[in-house]
Amino acid sequence: MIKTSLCDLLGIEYPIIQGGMAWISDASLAAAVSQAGGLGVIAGGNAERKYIEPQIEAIKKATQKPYALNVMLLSPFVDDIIELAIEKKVPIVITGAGSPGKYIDRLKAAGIIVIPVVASVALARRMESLGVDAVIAEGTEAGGHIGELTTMALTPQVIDAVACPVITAGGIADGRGAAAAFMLGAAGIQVGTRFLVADECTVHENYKNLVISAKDTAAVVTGRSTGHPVRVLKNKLYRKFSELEKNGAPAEDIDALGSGALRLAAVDGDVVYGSVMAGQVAGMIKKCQPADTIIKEIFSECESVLLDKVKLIHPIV
Ligand code: TUI
Repeated sequence: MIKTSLCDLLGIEYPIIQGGMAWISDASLAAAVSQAGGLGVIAGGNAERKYIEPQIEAIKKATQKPYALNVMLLSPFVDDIIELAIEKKVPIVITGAGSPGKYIDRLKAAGIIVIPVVASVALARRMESLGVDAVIAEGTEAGGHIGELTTMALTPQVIDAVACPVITAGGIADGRGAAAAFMLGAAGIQVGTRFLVADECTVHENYKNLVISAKDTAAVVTGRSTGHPVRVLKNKLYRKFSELEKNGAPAEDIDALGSGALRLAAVDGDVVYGSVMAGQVAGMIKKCQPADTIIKEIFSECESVLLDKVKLIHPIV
């Protein structure tokens, strides 16, 4: 059994966090992950309070175990969602897509564990000095809104820079990736894309099918030219993006193409003109499974590869 400081900090059995996926990870997936011993995460995305509040009520009914709310800092409703987290006594808040600096004091004063996603050493250091409990170092292999550095390069640099626990994210879908993360010194892993195809995930089945049929090169990046890089699976929307970016269209026109597109794919199932965000690991995900099986498989494979490799490197006689 693999235990780390993250298990003690969060009160979980396996050091794994389910990535918060806007319009995808609702109370159904998050409750299944938490119930299975990981940390389930409800994604706020850019949804309004009236959509998120019932999700919090639903997870409280479904499980006694810890869970988190992911607050997407580019959301126009971010202030409302922070307020909601405090009001509802959400135990853990994970932030993404920006700096949560101005909210940290209030969240901490409410007794909430705060874990920002960072994509650079500078932000990790700044967050630590503001008193966060841990950071998630997310590499560019991840799906959705991403930074520049790879997981392999970012993780050890963040670990060297801060004293708090570092969770690593981006490019991890199985026990081999988990073992690599622990070898880099991570206190835990965050996995998004593999949980997207969990049986309990309510995302539209067209979305799941596109992930399952994706090959290694299917996950590509839009929006580099506008400063809002987002990793998606190739489709007609991606080709439209590429054309606009190649022709030097105004940033507003390019960003406008993405607005509402994630909901269109995830909720309505339009995976041709919608935004199908997924990580580079999509190519290695081949089947839907219960969240509980995903977690058990990742950690049993992780243990066996770690034992295997140790024997290879340090043969005992
Ligand atoms: O947040 C994510 N991934 C996401 S959020 C999302 S929903 C969305 N909707 C509309 C437009 C854009 C996104 C889909 N995917 N991941 C966490 C993450 N945060 N990755 C990278 C970062 C990050 C990047 C730069 C965090 C902070 C940062 O710099 C902030 C600063 O001020 O230095």
